[in-house]
Amino acid sequence: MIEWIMITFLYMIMIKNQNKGEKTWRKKNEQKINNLKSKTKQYQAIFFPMIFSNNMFKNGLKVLYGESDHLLYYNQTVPEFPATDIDSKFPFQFFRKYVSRNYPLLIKGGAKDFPAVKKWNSQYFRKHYSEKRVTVTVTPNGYADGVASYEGKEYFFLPEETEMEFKDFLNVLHEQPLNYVAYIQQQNSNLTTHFSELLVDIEKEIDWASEAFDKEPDAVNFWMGDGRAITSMHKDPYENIYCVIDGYKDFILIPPLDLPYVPYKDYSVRQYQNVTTDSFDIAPVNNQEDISWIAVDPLQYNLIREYPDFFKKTRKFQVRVEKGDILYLPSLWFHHVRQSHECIAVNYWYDIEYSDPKYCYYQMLNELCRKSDRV
Ligand SMILES: O=C(O)CCC(=O)C(=O)O
Repeated sequence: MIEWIMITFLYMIMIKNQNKGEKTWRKKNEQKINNLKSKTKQYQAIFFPMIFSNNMFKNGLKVLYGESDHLLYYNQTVPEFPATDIDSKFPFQFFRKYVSRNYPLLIKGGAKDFPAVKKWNSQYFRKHYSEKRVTVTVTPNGYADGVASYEGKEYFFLPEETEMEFKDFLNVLHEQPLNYVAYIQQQNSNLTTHFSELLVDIEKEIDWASEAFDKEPDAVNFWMGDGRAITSMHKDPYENIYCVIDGYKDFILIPPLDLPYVPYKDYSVRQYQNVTTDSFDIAPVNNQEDISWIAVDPLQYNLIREYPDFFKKTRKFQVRVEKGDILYLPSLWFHHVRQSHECIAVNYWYDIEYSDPKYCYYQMLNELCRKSDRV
């Protein structure tokens, strides 16, 4: 940059002096001018292909966006399939129409016959599992893994994890303290490990899904929490079969194709501590590298000027998953999740098929976005 300013400056002086007919000045500075000229050529060699390839990237994106218009066939709503139509051919149809196209599907009533849907709620857990120790995440604002400001800077915050008896957790949900939000949301197959006694009411896998994916789930997670808890927008390398047992969940989904318009930033990581006391602490996390996370929440419309592409260009699908429904949330789709108070859910994570070209293609898009400074 400095060279550009210098070269312009020298040329200006040169023209001025040439006009005055002072040829000696030019002779004196010829070496300098030649050096700067060759520097300019070097910069051109670097920047012109960059500008050119950025245009190529933008044109490529136009094609990608146009070719994926089929995502609008359903007017950005998730198609529904009634559970009563599930038969022996369903795993094949499900795979052909949704999994292979990486397209979401709401299976209405898909879980309604699970004993869990008929039995589980706060009263039931209080009656049968009151003394059971549970791991609960607590945060001051409801965002368990998300970006928040602290002393004028943005960080990625991890929740505090704490153990308590199930009845105490249910009391916290009932009381909804003003200073913190509690959520059972460990994503380490906690249903099969920590809540295995609940497996009498719910299957360890969903048969039609295991048949379609041709594998068993990698993890089965149990979720229960406060209506103020929000899962910030992110994506997972899993095919997700998400079952709502009680209450409802509101998902905002964005297809992986829209990655170029989803802004990521690197954040230093902090963790909440002593959240359930009068004043919480914030601590750095040892040996934790910065985390790359989505910089904007789809509910922060006030940031539309800062992130116009995110708000205007990404194709957002909104879907409410009600008690007894199952959402197929395809791998790599961005999702943001809110819930009704004391909502209970179980989800089955099936590992993504890494040999699938979709995955390779997504990795390529990711790399192009990183290199091109996005769009
Ligand atoms: O239910 C939630 O709060 C989040 C669910 C989620 O992010 C997931 O299943 O991957």
